[in-house]
Amino acid sequence: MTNAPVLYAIRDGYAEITLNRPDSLNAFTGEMHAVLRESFERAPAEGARAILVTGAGRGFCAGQDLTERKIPGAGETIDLRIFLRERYNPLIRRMRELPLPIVMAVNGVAAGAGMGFALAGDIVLAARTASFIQAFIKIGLVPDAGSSYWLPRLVGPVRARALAMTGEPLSADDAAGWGLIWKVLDDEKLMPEARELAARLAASPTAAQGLTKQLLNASLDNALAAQLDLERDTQFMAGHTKDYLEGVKAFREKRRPKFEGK
Ligand code: LHQ
Repeated sequence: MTNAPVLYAIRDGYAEITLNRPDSLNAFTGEMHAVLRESFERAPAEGARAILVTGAGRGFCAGQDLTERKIPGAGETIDLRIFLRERYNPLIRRMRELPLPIVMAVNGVAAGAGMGFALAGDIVLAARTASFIQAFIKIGLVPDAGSSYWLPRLVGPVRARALAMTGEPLSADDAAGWGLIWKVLDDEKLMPEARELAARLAASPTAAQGLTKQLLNASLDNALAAQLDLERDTQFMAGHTKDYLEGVKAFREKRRPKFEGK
């Protein structure tokens, strides 16, 4: 395996992105952010129709690399806004705006910004031994990388507060039971199932997937009337795709559709 902090490969129509700093449980560095950002640009440009993200080794991502910067001396402070402005916020926004399905295969611990990153995917699968930790409070920080947005919406304010204020680990089984993630799989089944899912999504009607993502993103903040209008407008767009015509034609001809992603 190479020393690159992020591995990238095209397989079966999707891009597989692997965080690759296993010795630090794939903690984020500036270099890693740069390559990750490039990978999320490269995938659609190279024709990938879905993305799969996982981590090398026993961890998924331990959040910000806490050894990347020297510890400030007495009287010195660090402006952490720079990390969010230049690294985490653009990454999370890019993932939510990307009009392709993103599968997260959480193979081990997802802590701090690593947990926010995991939750920014569209379909989150986890290995049974994985765990999710809002580690921020343990080092005197607040939730970031979207955690404070996702948690109350996904698990409700009561559980969100307890996770963020205690920093206690949440098991993969509880995360699935609480509706934070889609499925838990036995460790050895995680990657085969995640790859099968990513390949299936890559062969699906990609334009409609992008519009579905747009619709469900907006739903978290919209009132019913605005959401109904958005459904009308996105359905209009979906109705003009080749894949819609193919889907209906295949149904009538009693055969499997062959979607081109257009
Ligand atoms: C690590 C890390 C790590 C470096 C494990 N860095 N090496 C922050 C700051 C700035 C701006 C923006 O936003 C943020 C957001 C954040 O993400 S803050 C939260 C940062 N993350 C953490 O606080 C988590 C720190 N890690 C842990 O608490 C534990 O490592 C967990 C619970 C994740 C896993 O525990 P274990 O399974 O017991 O593994 P370990 O602690 O033994 O770690 C294995 C190695 O990975 C170890 O290195 P070593 O050389 O001793 O084998 C750790 O030092 C290294 N590592 N996390 N974030």
